[in-house]
Amino acid sequence: MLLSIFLACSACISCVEIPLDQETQEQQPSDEPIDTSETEDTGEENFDPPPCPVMELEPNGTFEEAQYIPMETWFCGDFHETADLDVFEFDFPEEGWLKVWVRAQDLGSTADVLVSITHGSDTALSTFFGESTDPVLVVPVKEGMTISAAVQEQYNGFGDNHFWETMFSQIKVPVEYNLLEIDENNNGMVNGQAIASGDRVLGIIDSNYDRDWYHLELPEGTHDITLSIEANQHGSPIDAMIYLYPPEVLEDPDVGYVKYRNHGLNPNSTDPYLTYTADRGGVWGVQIKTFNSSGSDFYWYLLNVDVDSAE
Ligand SMILES: [Ca+2]
Ligand SMILES: [Ca+2]
Ligand SMILES: [Ca+2]
Ligand SMILES: [Ca+2]
Repeated sequence: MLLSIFLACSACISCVEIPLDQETQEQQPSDEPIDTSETEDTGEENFDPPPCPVMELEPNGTFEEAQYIPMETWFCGDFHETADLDVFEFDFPEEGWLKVWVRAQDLGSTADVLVSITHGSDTALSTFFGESTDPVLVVPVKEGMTISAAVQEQYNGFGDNHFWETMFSQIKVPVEYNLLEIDENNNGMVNGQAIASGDRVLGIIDSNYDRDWYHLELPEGTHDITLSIEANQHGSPIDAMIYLYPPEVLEDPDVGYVKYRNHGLNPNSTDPYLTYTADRGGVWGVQIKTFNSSGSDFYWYLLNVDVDSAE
């Protein structure tokens, strides 16, 4: 126990004594409480390392030993031994959006952190966010619930300078959308949901078996179709794939897709971006699934639909 306290204190000191970036060297560390509404949207900017009002208490390596953490509070810890698993839990108060924000590399820590959350059989995991090895999760929460979170070193590293900071926070909806995936009875083309150019559809791949089908009906003519996902770039755990099927698939499920995409425009996310020129009209099929066939209530996506039709 004494050892834990000592380690917790040394982690605390390392949290406070992190050298500031060149640009912020003049600024003194502030004792003011952190205004999260201001820092939420500026994760990439330079700012003072936040104070750590709460320290991890070892042992915390199992769900039974999980340490309760209030939301909207930075808490700190470190990896003091190999495969040091640090488990926490918190109460998310209502339906809304959760952000799990972990900082380590960005503060000068040597740790390459991985974070995962669990509620019942629903899980989500993040190992990076954008250009940083510091993970971020942004996920929808359906109702008030207690959620577990585990912080660990991705490569089991430990020792000096392996500290981290984390906060659980409630945020506003991370993307704008005009359509919701209406119902999960859309696992086949026959039950696809109608979408059209300009639509931004919010959906969830809620299990390993979930396939979400959409109908994109086009008039006769030539159409440049662009389908893109905005999800992982905003903190969704999803690694989504987009498949585009020709109209014949409505009659014959064995008809193959004309194009599929994993990844896309943004090299720092797994979000796919698909373009295709359709040379005829009909009801085209769009299927969304995950690359590694994982899924849970936390695996959300935003499907962006754009069709440019020739005159
Ligand atoms: Ca620890
Ligand atoms: Ca631990
Ligand atoms: Ca779905
Ligand atoms: Ca489905």
